[in-house]
This record gives sequence, C-alpha cells and structure tokens, in this order.
Amino acid sequence: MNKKLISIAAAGALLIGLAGCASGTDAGSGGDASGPKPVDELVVGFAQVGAESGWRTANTKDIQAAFADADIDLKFSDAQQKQENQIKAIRSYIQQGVDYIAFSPVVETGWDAVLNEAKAAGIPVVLTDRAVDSKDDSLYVTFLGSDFIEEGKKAGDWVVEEFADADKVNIVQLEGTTGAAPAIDRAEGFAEVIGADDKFEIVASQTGDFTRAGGKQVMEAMLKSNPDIDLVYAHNDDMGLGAIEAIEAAGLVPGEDIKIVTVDAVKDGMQALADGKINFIVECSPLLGKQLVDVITTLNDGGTVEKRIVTEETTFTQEQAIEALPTRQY
Ligand code: GZL
Repeated sequence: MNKKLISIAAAGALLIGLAGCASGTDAGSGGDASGPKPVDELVVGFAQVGAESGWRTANTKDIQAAFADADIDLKFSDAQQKQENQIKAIRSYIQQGVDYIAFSPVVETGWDAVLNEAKAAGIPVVLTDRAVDSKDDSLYVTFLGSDFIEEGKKAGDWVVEEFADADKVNIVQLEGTTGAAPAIDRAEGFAEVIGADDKFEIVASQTGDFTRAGGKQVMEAMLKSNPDIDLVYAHNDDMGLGAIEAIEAAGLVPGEDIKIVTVDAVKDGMQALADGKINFIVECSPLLGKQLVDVITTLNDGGTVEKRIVTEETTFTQEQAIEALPTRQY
C-alpha cells in the first residue's frame, strides 16, 4: 500500500482553537462575538456538481450521512453538472442566510462574483473536492480535497513501469469535464511523468465528461481512428468502464490487448480491476463528509483551519483490489 500521509498535519490543524477567521458577526456565519452557535442550530448549504459518476454518488452519500450524524441541517442541491445551477443554488443559500456554504466547483473559473456576494453576506465558503481558479483566496476559507496533479503522476509512474520494455506506447486519454480541476490537473501530472520519454505518445485525447456513456462514445471513435492503441488513461473509473464496453464491442480484450489505468477506485472500477479488465487504479477518496463537518464545527468554535486540506489516498493493483473489495466502503 503506497499511503501518502499528507492529511495528518491538516487534521491536527483542525484542532487549532485560536480566535480566527469566519467567526463573523452577521447572520450566516455560525459562531459570533458571543461565542459558538449550538451545532444543532447550524444550517449549511451544499451545492453539489451532479450525479455523473459512482464517485459523485458516493461523495453525496457520505456528506449527507456526516451532516445527519452531526445533527447539522444540510440544504443540498444537485446542479446536473451545470455551473449556472450551482451559482443559483449558492445565491439561494445566501438569501436563506445559511451559516456556511460548501460546494464542489464543477469548473475552475467563473466564481468570483457569487463568492463575493457570499463574502458580503458574511457567509464563509468551504471548497470540497474541486478547486476554483481565483486570484482572491479570501473568497473561501479552505479547499478540502485531493491533489489531482499527484494522482496524474501516480498513473504516469505506473505506465512508465508497466511499459518499461516497450519501444513505443500509443496512449489515448479520456479527459474529465472540460475546465474542471481534476481534468486539468490529472492531465498535467500524467503528461509530466510520461513526457520524460518520447516513446510515450498521447495519440488522442478527448473529454468523456466523467460519465460511463461519455467514455464509451469517445472510445468507440478513438478505436476507429487509431488502429494501434496500447493504453487508455481515463480520468475516472466510469469513463474507463465505458471504454471497456467499447473495446469488447470491437472484439478486443480490455486489460490485455489494450491496458487501462483509471482514477477513483469506486466499487465498479475495483471489480473491473479485480477481473483484469482494468490494470491499475489511482484512488481519489469521495469520503469528505466527516472532514467537512470538522471544518465547519472548528470555524463555528472560532477556530482556524489550513487553507488547503489534502485527502489521504493510495493506489491499487489487481491483487490489492481483490483483497480490498470485500470491505470497500464505496
Ligand atoms: C474528483 C472528482 C471527480 C471524480 C469523478 O475529486 O471531482 O468527479 O474523479 C467525478 O468520478 O465525476
């Protein structure tokens, strides 16, 4: 198991109880000058991306369960992967005067206006899962989620090892949602590693929008226009599972004729890995609920949190997937 213990420092940081940010005084900022609000009176608005993948479904379930366990009122919205719907939901939470807003930005850009409205209303914002690309980092308290560049590098490291004896490796890349932090960064990290050797060539790269149907459709087209594909690098399991369907429909054997590396490690992906149809998976944990609750209760108590909280993740080979599957939480 290749565990990167990054989040211990961050978890420790959650316990810093010094007077700090976001203990504002207006409506919608949890604790105030007179001290913390009772936790069971807190109201949090969460604007979720959508329900595009097994990862997202697991993320939603975990967040809703964590807030129910903490007895915190969670207002939840599903944006069907549309930025305008997330912005509408955030505006509605501001109108309702919630104490905190948390969301996973479907894409990196276009958030400053609505985040400035939340700031003006004194409502602290927590980013979960995905980051925003803004010059003003006062618009959010913290970004809690994975290091996607690192995930891309881990996928690249496996490819370099797996194809050590190959002279030429033709790669097709199934990209996540265009403009989304995980898509941008997973491509960047992967390219950095394989770019060191020109035997690796990305012969085609296109978005499948993180969905199984998208992965299948794009892979069908790539198979038609690229006769000699050695490897699929899919930015998530769902697109990798769609690619498997396309590869089998073309009469080829996924995991053998064409190797596949994906990111997430959700149950369906891990089953395909155990079955040898996927060859390696880089984990991206969707279980952010408890850490999000801890951030909010720390802020409510007048504490401060790290600006960046990186989630703990690992990688899986076929053997490790077979071993992990029986107890897999998602
Ligand atoms: C990553 C997350 C991505 C997953 C996909 O943290 O934003 O979105 O990798 C999901 O499965 O759709």
